[in-house]
Amino acid sequence: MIPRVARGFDARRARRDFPVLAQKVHGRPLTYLDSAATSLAPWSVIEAVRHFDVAQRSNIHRGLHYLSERATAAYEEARTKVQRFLGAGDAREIVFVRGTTEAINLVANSFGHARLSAGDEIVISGLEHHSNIVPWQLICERVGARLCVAPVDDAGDLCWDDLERLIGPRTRLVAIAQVSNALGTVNPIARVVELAHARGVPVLVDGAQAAPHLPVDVRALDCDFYAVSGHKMYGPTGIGALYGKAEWLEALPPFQGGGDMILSVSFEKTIYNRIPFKFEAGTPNIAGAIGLGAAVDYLEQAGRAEVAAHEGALVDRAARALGSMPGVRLVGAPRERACVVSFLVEGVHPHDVGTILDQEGVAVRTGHHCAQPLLARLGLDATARASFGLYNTEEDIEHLLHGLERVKEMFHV
Ligand code: C6P
Repeated sequence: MIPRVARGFDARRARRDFPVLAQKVHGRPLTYLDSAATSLAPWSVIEAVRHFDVAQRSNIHRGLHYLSERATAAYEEARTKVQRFLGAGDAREIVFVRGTTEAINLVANSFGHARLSAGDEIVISGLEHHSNIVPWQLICERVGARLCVAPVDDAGDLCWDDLERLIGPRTRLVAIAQVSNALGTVNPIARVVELAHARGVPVLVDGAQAAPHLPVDVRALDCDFYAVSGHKMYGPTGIGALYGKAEWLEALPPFQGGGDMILSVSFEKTIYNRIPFKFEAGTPNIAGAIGLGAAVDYLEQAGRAEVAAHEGALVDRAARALGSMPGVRLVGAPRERACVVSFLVEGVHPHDVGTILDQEGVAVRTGHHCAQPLLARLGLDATARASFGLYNTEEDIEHLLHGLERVKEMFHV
């Protein structure tokens, strides 16, 4: 029997759904505090992916035979699940992609191609992951547009006045993360959308770190695009989704060309398929999409509000404990924080912190977290980062604190 999440959320019980947690690392029980990089997968996701290979494996949208019809139905059912999960009004508004990075590249290329000219501006924030910086730099370079960056303050919060000032007559799009992967800052994303829309500017939200942790409703948010990664929300790797308002997806040109994104092809003219298929060239990650469908089922069964409350309490507790630990400094003090705490141990390089914690069975991420401009703004080149998922408990925080005592001992802090 595949373990299922019981009604009412219980982290200890949920842990049994995640087989990776059963193992020991360097002879110690695994304390997994790196879900912001990649979350673990529950049995239901593992089984859904396996079931595709065992019972449904074939290509989609192409065959009239039994297996192909089953695979197509499972893939499209997964799309409907993601649609509901994100609060989109229509499954046509969900494009399966490899992950957040590909989703943003898709919009940067399609939007950039169709809507950007020399002198136009794209506004991002100083908190962004490289995936929400570099695609815009590439397209700006190509068309002669300018990338404008709304700065962050010392606490790691967005400077609102600067953002307001930056969204001007040449702004064509605002692209911004809902939650920072490096500091956990929760941006006031609904306000950003309202501000940008009041000036006629569409908004892309990088939801990579928000969708696994906070209830998301793209219709209530009214954002134009929303990008997520399956592997950060208990799903498989190599799959993610882009939500785009139907009118945008209809209006924008395809990102890549190939099979399935066409209605007809001749050497003279190709007619593109309807949305979302227009943006899904070639055979997609069918098993991944089905697994992502199982992951959103899992999160919904767990209860998204309950999960957010559980993780919120953990992250607050971790921030308080690390903030009051002698020799340890929290990095950033955002007004609202989700799922992530970044910290430093005085005089010890974060990579050494990470290595010693690993020996203690505690997995954290160290480095620049693919947010180099943000770290540079804070005068840093690396931090140690603990990030939480629904399976984490207060014991995991205790293990982290214990591991940090070991770091301090070894480095005489
Ligand atoms: N952040 C982290 O350890 P992909 O790699 O496409 O699934 O996601 C990219 C991405 C985009 N935006 C944000 C806010 C992210 O956090 C990430 C991925 C991981 O923080 C890996 S660098």
